[in-house]
Amino acid sequence: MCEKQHRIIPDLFVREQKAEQHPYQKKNKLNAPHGRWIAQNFIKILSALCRVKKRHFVSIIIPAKDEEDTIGQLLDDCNATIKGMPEKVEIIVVDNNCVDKTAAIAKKKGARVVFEKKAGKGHALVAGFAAAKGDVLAMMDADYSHRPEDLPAFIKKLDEGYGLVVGSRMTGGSDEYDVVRYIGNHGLTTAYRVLFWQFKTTDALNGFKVFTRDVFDTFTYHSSNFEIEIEILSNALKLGYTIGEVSSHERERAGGKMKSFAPVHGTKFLWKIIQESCKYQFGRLFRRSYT
Ligand SMILES: Nc1nc2c(ncn2[C@@H]2O[C@H](COP(=O)(O)OP(=O)(O)OP(=O)(O)O)[C@@H](O)[C@H]2O)c(=O)[nH]1
Ligand SMILES: [Mg+2]
Repeated sequence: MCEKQHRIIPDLFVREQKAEQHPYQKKNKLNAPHGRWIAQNFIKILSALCRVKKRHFVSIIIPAKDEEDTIGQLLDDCNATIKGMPEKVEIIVVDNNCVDKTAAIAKKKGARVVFEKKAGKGHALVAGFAAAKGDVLAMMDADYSHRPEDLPAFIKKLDEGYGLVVGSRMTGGSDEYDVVRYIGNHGLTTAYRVLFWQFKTTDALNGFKVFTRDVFDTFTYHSSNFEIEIEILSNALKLGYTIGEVSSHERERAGGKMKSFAPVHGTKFLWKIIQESCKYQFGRLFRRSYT
């Protein structure tokens, strides 16, 4: 036994001695403090890596139907906002058979232009979402009524754990409201709140929304026009997301012509709210997959 010990100990001793004489010894000695530093700061390094991973790629999708009067101004503001954002951002303008210079101006301002033949804001948005590369999708109108400066607040809210964030004109105010639009938006939002059981949402209809990519990728979209606003909200809820809101002021359109007509689009909104809320509530009841 003693002999065995004797054999092992010198063996180890010799190996240690050999290690000391190794030609890379100097290099190892230099690396050792680095290794210790990495071990000591492991948690900090890990959380820094997580933060880097969390940096979003945001795609801004702007549906535009003959908006040459306003698209340039909007894209200037978008570009100014993007400069101060830590996220990677791309801008996509969806041209829907425009007969003016919308596409040319958008390209000149650095946006990617996607052409969609099927008429309607819904079809335009779907084409834009499909072309987007980001993990976060942001949609805003081309008429300069939405403020790109609010975008960082939307992203911040999204990072708080919301799957979709809407800009609320209830808290932010709107310069576009006349009596019909005010009552219409209140009435339809109330219908949405009651039928979807979403009492925290104060503005369901605003076209300024930011959401995670899966809200688009998981579903097939059927809305051809403005009522897509409701389909997007409904699909986010079907994925189990909580809808968040940030206060956002709506300016009056800065030029061009209004594309919506309250009685027609209001009715389509109401029908969509009824349809989608039934699907959502029955799905919840019977725990079936919505996709
Ligand atoms: N690509 C595309 N965009 C559309 C279409 N209809 C509306 N839009 C865009 O959708 C956004 C909202 O349309 P608006 O006409 O501003 O509708 P609104 O906000 O209800 O009305 P106002 O702002 O008061 O004019 C704008 O950017 C339009 O250019 C369409 O058929 N195709
Ligand atoms: Mg508008």
